[in-house]
Amino acid sequence: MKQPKVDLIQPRHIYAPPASQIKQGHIYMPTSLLTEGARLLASGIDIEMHDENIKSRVVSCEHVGVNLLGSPYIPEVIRLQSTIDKEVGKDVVYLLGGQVVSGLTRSQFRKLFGDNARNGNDDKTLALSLGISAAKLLAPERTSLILAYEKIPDEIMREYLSREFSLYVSQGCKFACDFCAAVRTFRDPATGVIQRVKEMYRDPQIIERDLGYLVQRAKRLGITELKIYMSNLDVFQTPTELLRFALAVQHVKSNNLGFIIRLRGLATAESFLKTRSQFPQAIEKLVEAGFHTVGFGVDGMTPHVWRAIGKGMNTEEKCLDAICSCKQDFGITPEILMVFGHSSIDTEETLRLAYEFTLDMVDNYGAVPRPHVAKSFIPCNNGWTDPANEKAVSVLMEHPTAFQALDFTALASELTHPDEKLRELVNEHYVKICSIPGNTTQYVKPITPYLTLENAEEIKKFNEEKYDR
Ligand code: B12
Ligand code: SF4
Repeated sequence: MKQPKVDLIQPRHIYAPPASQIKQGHIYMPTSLLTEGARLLASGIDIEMHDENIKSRVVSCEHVGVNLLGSPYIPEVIRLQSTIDKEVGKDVVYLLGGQVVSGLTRSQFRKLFGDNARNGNDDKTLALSLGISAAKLLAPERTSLILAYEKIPDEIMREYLSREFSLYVSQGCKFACDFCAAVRTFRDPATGVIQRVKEMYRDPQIIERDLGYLVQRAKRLGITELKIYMSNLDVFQTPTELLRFALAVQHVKSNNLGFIIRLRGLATAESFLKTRSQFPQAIEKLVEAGFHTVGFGVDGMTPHVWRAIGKGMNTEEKCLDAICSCKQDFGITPEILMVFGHSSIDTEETLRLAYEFTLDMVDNYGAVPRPHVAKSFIPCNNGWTDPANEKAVSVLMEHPTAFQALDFTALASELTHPDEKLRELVNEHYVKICSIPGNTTQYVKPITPYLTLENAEEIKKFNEEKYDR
């Protein structure tokens, strides 16, 4: 039997100008899609890569795989499906992947994406759709991406490698913050059952080989530096593995003298401080490998707020110590990742404290502000299945364009923050942090079902090209 071929699509960024303007979208190497592409290629299935931020696609296969980068992409992917259906004029099977897909129930998934869509995150479903045995699919952490990188033509690879891109280093986080939609320890609010997650590294030999390939390819394309965003959710969580990763990067550098590799990532203050006291060589070697910036998840202020959002490991002292020490002891620039404005939890006082803390860190340690507005229900986070949010979730299911309002860079809206007073205060403090010199977040406006068509169009225009990093 002939093996199916799959068109793999990275949709145009939701804030990209319309494709008709012939302007490029947000160019960013689609690592998640490439990982899946490499797994399919290794299992014997051919793929064709498309990035709508660069070029519009022509679908020729019966199977179309799409990566959803978070819930704001849901409306974009629904639109993409309807365009492809019209273009192709026959039934296409959609394999939809990206973590947000795993947070939807079967019926929510079907209601949003229709009967021809399958959950691509699930290997059994993926294999069944493609008529292969699931055993043929390598585990993601044992997959080299080189087969998929080879599918990218030089002119597109040059675009990717001359900008920051994500390197798949590890996945998963042992903590369990309520607002977080990443792969993490999870306590089902309905059943109380806890599913523990341990950070899972990729095989360091595979990472070294993949990075070596990217450096060689960059050199061939006249590029002298790679800017890498590590996929880790908490860089210092598993220091022994981190050290192996740092040594692998150093090895690639020593084989390519003069080539620059710059790394950044996200972390908790807790893991940084633990690693500093128990295994400091992991931090030192990582810095030697090129690590220059870390985004600390401060995510609110005061013990009450941290406890209420399941982030009880944070204290002001720990955040201060980690931010000060990374700068002064290791020369790493701290970013203040402030996911705040937690609905029904924050108050005027706690919002003000979060703003003042950010300001102090900027003044005292040259920190970079990165504010975000917490959205308490997102597919995959605790709030999504909390009965208290049932009504809001049903509004989203009826009006999928409103998934954009769950973007963490979007201002609080009636949908996500029903209390008017708190909503105004959240937005006031969020915009205030955004206006601190050096801030890197560009806030966007939410699209809710309560807007007129005209207002929604104005907002789309306002949001154009305001990409989150
Ligand atoms: C790099 C990155 C980005 C980059 C770009 C990524 C890109 N184009 O590839 C940038 C900086 C642009 C970015 C932006 C955002 N991001 Co981001 N990002 C990441 C990060 C750090 C690494 C991604 C990665 O390489 N992962 C490694 C791959 C291998 O894992 P994976 O993505 O889970 O993919 C696997 C499966 O999901 C599946 N799969 C994925 N795609 C597909 C496609 C097909 C066809 C199939 C079959 C399977 C499949 O197979 C893969 C292999 O197992 C992750 C954190 C993380 N650890 O994943 C966050 C993460 C994915 N981002 C997230 C979010 C929310 C966003 C934003 C929406 C933030 C926001 N503003 O609200 C924005 C998007 C902008 C917007 N307005 O919509 C969340 C998603 C949570 C969720 N459950 O939906 C994550 C998990 C971060 C977090 N802590 O919560 N991001
Ligand atoms: S917010 Fe950060 S620390 Fe908390 S569970 Fe998510 S990734 Fe882990």
